Amino acid sequence: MTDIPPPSQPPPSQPSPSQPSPSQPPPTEPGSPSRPGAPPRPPGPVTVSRAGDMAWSGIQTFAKVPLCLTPADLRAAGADVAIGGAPWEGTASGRTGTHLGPRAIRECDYLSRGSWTHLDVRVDPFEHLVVCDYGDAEVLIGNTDGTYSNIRAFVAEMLEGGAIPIVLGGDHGITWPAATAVADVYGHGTVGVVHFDAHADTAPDMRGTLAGHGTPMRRLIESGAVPGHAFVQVGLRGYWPDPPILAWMEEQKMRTHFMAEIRADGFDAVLDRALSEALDTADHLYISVDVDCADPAFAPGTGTPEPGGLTSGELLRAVRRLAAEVGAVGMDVVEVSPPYDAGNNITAMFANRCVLEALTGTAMRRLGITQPDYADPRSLGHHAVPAQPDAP
Ligand SMILES: [Mn+2]
Repeated sequence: MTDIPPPSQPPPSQPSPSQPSPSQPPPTEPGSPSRPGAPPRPPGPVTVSRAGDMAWSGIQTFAKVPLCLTPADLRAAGADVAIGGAPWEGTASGRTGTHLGPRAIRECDYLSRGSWTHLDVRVDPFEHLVVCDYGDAEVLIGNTDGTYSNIRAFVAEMLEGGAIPIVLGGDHGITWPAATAVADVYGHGTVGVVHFDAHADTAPDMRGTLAGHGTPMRRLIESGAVPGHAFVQVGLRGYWPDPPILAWMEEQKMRTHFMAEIRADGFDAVLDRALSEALDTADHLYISVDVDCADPAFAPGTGTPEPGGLTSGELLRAVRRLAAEVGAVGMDVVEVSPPYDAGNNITAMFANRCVLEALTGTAMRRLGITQPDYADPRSLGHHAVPAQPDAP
């Protein structure tokens, strides 16, 4: 989006009641790589590709964009968007393997360079945005609180660098620290979330533990980071949550769009509702995409697949429309589990394209292309392009 301001305030330095501070402070030396012993370098983006690299060769950043390791790097790059991983699976209740998600999302691409013009809208996001890969947050095996704190600090760094953070999960538990970091900067209570998922993720706890991949939306609401009425959920189905949790969600005034509503009214009608609700009570939009919102036919490699969902095409267009028509200040794409991805990366590719749709929509917004469901006439069939007069 065009109107992202630099962070208005630094993240709080004191621990909140719900989340401790990072176990280690973020690196503060400008431009210094985080690995001890690395030689000093001036701050700025680091290109880690050779000109001849294919998508599957060389060092894999997202779409071969330059690497940044510190907020100073991002600022020196003039980064509009930073893409970083949260490779954490420690709070998953079903299939594991989501710690391998960020790497798979980066590696699955088949385009290495040249034009990235989106054929629906004829916009190349990399022509209009400076996009950097920010690497991955440090996970601490077996230490949920420490890892969540690191993720919160990691996302805070991307914001401190002036970039819109796009976080690659990881199980959905990472949305609690990631969205909290965004709210830390923009103001608790001012951020709304559009949440695509088969599941509500509003459990009060997971067998007594507050952190979990079924609890992040509950935590965000109860902490005050995101008000319940600022949540817009799309795609819920299946057999969870149970009636007491559904009642709690209604008490919080969450706007939840179930698959039943989508089936009755059509996805476009429900998406229009979600677009209109996204900022009707909030000032800033955070998008959270659980790939299991798509039907397992489109996203089999995930932690808790639920049959009967949306198509990948429907969700990709939804992400683009939100980024273009509403504008997002942060996003995550979560629950890609490569070991269950059937050997063909179908789910990782879907997540990769979710990120590209967000980038494309953000570039569209910067260009002023914000009309509803925009598509370039040249891509709508020959009937949509006025006939050219014959040459004399
Ligand atoms: Mn889910």
